[in-house]
Amino acid sequence: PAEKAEEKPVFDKELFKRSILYNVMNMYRKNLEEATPQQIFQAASYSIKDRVIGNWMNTQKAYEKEDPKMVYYMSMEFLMGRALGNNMINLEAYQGAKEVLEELGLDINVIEDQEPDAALGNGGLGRLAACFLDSLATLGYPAYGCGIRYRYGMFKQEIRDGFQVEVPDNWLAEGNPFELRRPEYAKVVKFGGHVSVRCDENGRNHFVQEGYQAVRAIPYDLPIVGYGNGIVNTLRIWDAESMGGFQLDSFDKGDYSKAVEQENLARNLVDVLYPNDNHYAGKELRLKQQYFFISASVQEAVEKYMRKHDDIHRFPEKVTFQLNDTHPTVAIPELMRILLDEYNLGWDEAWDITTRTCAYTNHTIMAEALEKWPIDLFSRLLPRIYQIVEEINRRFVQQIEEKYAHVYNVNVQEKIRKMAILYDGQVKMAHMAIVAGYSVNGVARLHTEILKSEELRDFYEMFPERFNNKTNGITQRRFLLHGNPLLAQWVTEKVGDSWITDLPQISGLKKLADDAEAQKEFMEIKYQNKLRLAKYIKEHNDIEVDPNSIFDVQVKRLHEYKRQLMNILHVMHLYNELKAHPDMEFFPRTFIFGAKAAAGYRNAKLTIKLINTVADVVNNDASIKGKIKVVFIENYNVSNAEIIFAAADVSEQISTASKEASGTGNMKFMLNGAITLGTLDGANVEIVEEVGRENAFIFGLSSNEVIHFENNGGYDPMQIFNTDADIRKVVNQLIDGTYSADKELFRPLYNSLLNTLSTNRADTYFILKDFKSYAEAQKKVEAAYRDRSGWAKSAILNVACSGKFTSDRTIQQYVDEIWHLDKVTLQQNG
Ligand code: 26Q
Repeated sequence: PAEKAEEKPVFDKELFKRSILYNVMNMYRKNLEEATPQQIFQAASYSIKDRVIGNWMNTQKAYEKEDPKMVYYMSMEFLMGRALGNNMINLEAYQGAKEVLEELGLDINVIEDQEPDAALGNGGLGRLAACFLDSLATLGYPAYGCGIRYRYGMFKQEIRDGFQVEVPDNWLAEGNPFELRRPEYAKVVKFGGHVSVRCDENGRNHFVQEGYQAVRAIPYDLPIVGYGNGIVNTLRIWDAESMGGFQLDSFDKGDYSKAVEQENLARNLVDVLYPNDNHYAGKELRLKQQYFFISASVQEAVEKYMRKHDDIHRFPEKVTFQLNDTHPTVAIPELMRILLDEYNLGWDEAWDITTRTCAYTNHTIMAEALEKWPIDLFSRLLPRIYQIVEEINRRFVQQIEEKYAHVYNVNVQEKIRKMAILYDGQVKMAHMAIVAGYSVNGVARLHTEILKSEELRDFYEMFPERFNNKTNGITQRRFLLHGNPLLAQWVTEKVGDSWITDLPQISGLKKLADDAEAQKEFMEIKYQNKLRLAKYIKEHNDIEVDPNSIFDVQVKRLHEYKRQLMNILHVMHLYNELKAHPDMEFFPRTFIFGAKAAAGYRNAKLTIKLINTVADVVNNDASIKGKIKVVFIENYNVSNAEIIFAAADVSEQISTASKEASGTGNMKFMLNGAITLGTLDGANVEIVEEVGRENAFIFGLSSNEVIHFENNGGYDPMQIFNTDADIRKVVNQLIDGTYSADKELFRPLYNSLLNTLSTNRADTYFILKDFKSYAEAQKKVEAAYRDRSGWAKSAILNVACSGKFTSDRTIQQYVDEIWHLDKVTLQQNG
């Protein structure tokens, strides 16, 4: 509508152009011709930051004035990716900026490529946090992201001789143009020492931590720009600095070695993100990181609240903490500590406030990902926090006893063993998060149901009203509008641009799914995107891929439950088939992988080596005439993901059913018109429900079948190995020298499939069990692709039915059903 367009400040291209030229001169004493692409990126970013700052101030002023309830999204990870392109997109300035840069003889993609990814996260959980911030700002909800400013984010992956090598990611080397250091909001965080009890004149006990080491937490703010609404929220990430000047607790004055230790604490604290995805490692430094950013964030939230209010009891009316998995769970005892020790509240009052403030999201059912801290470590590092956890546990155990002591057929000790927060010398963070939270949510319907019926069954029985589901989502603004401009433009031509902030509008494409012209256009766009990816692959891997082949893609963290091994074993099988029957019908296929493995995860790293080894053999075997190509994309990250999703035909979502809590890559592929080849796991279930089973390729055991096997001691892979010659052949090829002169190299992978000794059960993830069904589904993919029009129809329907999977919908559900926030609207000025 023209009226609305007039109200909106339009992007001033001339101003932007002058600003870039000015910045290049002012920052580097250069004119444009002399500046490097990195310098132009910096200059352009500062120009965009100028556009953002006014909106940022306005938004924060409006929050001050309206005093709305706020959500603090507490997360160890924010996998933001690049900011420049995203900020231009959300300012609705992208097209204008692109034109300005063109007029200056510059390619916007080259400028964007100068920016390192802000990779402050491992994978799904961290990227979800980033999508949520985008949606919160776009929907106009008052929100803070709270996290850590790691000096080194997720490592860069290099492939040398087919092996993964981890290279430090010095993402701040050139400075971060969008961040704002806020020393005036610094906080002190205390570790270690001991707790003394002092009795005041009224006979009240006070608990004081003494002999501690302290660090100063300095916040850096990053702007989170809402799409086209003038809202700018804040991601606040904390850096650690030493207290300086050998300052010590009065108690320890003059203790030189302690002062040195304190210096060292600050130095290492925020050095690096732990690169484990879905795996708990009980490292002391990790617990320090958790308490560090949580203590600083909770202190700030309480102080900010008290600047405007006088009654701490009403804190939950204005503040809610969403805990992104258990990593920030110390927020619970930290808030208790502040209320008890600094505001002198009684236990019950403090507990009431805390339990109305904190809510917990569970992202995994994998047992090895559950955080269980050794009590001795926990209590040594956080002595006062530990006392509070003990009391939370004591009262909870009492509650269990009261509830079950006289219930027929319930063994109370058994309940306590399974549910206590402190047990077996461990602090069980998930138990604390459930006991002290007003909401517990899973991230896809199936996942939430499994939590209720299996892993968290006892807790669900005790607190059924707390459990709820929030199926994940993704932001279409990054993963379609920015990542796939050709398809975005096409969608807008067909259904208008309302999908940008209202993704379900994209269902308007359904009526075109059968339209031959639309199908042709869609396939042409897909082809262009495949060319773009082929070019990327040529540049980075020096492999030629055929853009007319099927692009079959699996990109995600490497984990055994995600079954990249099954995928590559199937490639090996196809290769065997082609070698045995050179003239068989075969539609050319490009198998594309991208995955980082946790640095200490042997089988994951070996799987990367296997993929690269198979790639070497297959890609260089002239006898198969290039019908199969295998590509391992080095350093899979948010930025190259955008290019990969846009170019995919087939989306591999093949986790062992019940293991993938949700997945979010599956949604990004769907939005970009790739067809899912997957198990009924995580959000795949809901994807298929939206698009129809006929528009996906579903295979494999159901989650119920997997759970049933697991509860009955697994299954016997030897039986499959002995009876299926195709499977036997590829499994044997792991150790017969086909892919490695060193026959022992892949032995651990072989053993993981067949050998009971290597793990608790052989083939823990049912790879051999699902192999046949997977291979059959792959045959159906090939047949379907031969029908170009049928394929186009299915792919278009995937785009058209992706509306549910926007993070805007997810966030609206968090707001309506958990947080209860009010929208803030702004007077926009130019
Ligand atoms: C824990 C302790 C110590 C060190 C590291 C960790 C750690 C770090 C990261 C544990 C887990 C993670 C990440 C988990 C994760 O990404 N889970 C994914 O979350 C997505 C968003 O909800 C889901 O879509 C995925 O299914 C789920 O695997």
